[in-house]
Amino acid sequence: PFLQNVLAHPQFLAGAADTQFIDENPELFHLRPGQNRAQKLLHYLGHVMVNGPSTPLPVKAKAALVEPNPPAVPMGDPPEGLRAVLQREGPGGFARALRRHRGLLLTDTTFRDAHQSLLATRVRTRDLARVAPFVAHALSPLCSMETWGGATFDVAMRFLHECPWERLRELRRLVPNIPFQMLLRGANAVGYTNYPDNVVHRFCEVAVANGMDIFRVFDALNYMPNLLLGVEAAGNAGAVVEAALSYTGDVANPSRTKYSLQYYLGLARELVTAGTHVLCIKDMAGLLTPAAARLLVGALREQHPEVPLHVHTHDTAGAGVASIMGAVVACISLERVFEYSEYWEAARGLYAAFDCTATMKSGNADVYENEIPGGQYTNLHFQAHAMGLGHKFKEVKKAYAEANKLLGDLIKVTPSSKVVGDLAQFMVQNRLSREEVEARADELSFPVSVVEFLQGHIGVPPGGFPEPFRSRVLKDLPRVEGRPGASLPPLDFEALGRELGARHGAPPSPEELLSAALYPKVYDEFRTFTSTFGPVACLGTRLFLEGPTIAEEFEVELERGKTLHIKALALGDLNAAGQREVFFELNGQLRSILVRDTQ
Ligand code: 3PY
Ligand code: ZN
Repeated sequence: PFLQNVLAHPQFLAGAADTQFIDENPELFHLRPGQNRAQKLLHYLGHVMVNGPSTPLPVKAKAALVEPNPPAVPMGDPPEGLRAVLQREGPGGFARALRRHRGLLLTDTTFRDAHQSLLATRVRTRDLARVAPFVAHALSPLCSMETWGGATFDVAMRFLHECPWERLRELRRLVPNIPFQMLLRGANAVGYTNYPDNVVHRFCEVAVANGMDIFRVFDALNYMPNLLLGVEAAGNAGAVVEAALSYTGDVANPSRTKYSLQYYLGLARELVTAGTHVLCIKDMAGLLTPAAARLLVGALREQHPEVPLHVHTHDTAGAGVASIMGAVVACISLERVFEYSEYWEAARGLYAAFDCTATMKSGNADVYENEIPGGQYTNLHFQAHAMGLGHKFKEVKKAYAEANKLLGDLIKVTPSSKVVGDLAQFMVQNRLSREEVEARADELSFPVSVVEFLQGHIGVPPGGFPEPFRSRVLKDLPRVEGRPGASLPPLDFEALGRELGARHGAPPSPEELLSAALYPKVYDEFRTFTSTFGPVACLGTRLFLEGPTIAEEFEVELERGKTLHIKALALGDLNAAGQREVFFELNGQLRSILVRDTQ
């Protein structure tokens, strides 16, 4: 490519290339990247310029104009962290080291749960990777970084058009010292439904091979057979198992008897017996009040003195900040935390259109009534908007509490939270009260997720299914008995591999195979999208979301040393075929792209 640049240079063509030629023309080193990728990206940008965002934006807020610069990082390897202990001593030794540790240890959830809750899971690998080396250096005493799992897997492919496995590998490369943690939805892996057992097992193995260390395993109904499957899959893959009690209700309130202290202690006993290395209180909605925390942590500590306890909470009601700050002082330099916050404060501006603060201006204690998990809060709002119910979000939240009662007071976390959310939206849309839904249960056409839940597709809720509601909805529809995965035939990975190979022209990697097994349709669309529009993950986040403005000039680094210089020049008029020509300058050359105008 260098030679091509020389041969094409006007000075060279004019026979005026002397000994200074190379020194005086640094652009000769701007090696032409694969035209294919560049052309595809122009197509992408042209599409966004003509038709608007490829990823629907829930609100109109504009992305920040400036990309934040991550704080400086010293040269050399980051300091040794707890990952070295895990690698030396294995999961059991790691758990013992945690338990021996005096004082608090912290998990940073910024890379997964925080943006799942605050920015609808939309933070792109690029913005994570830019600050990852800083975390490795400045926050090396962290117990773990939550980097993966939950909704990130699906959203990466579906909305960000990037590969979740590549994200994991890239972050692992940048942060070799801090243990990585992911959220595994038990028998639902990183999906919304139970998968065959062999899919969950294979998923955990490949996640470990790509650098995952700790699996927080939960089940949306605390359904023990599902939980145990996840514990076994993560354990067999050689990872640290952190089995979670999904927390709902209020153990400090004697009138909330369904999810009592005894209930959680019973679950914990089973999980410890099953061999979990760490026990987690997963307070996904931020319902654990200080009094409840004292009670539950105290009782668990007494019942399982040897097991490390991990409290995971959310600040939806605004009650958690003081204790978190206290904990931060305990093990990490506040100065470094401020620098980290500064980066994210600015980076957050890039995602203004997904920011929960667009609607949620402050903490909201209504979560104690509706119990919506943090990861669903923004998502539900987004969905309400998409269905034209945006202005009715308050009503949706009220209906959520009613839907929960209709379904028998569930633990609400993915996917049981989706069941409750779908029913709530259905009630608002059809203006149905809880009493009306109950009275007309046998004639209403309920959302599929509600019917499938009642059929037993995601497991059995504590206390069983709500009757007579269940029987009246299902009538003679089939019911799943026991653990759903137990009656699903194993997935034939070889056949799937052959099918994908035939469709895409090359045999899939183990990672691609799993993406397709977990999300067949999303994966297919992801493949089609990236083969049409190229590596959109390389674009800055504002450009990715909104496209460039006319006359804007910018650079896109395709890979180290391969940079595209692009200028958006003009948008043409609509032609007879309903297309517009979009003009760009690409590395100094005029390019135009024809885009169908679908507006
Ligand atoms: C998820 O399952 O994605 C969650 O964040 C649950 O809290
Ligand atoms: Zn959470």
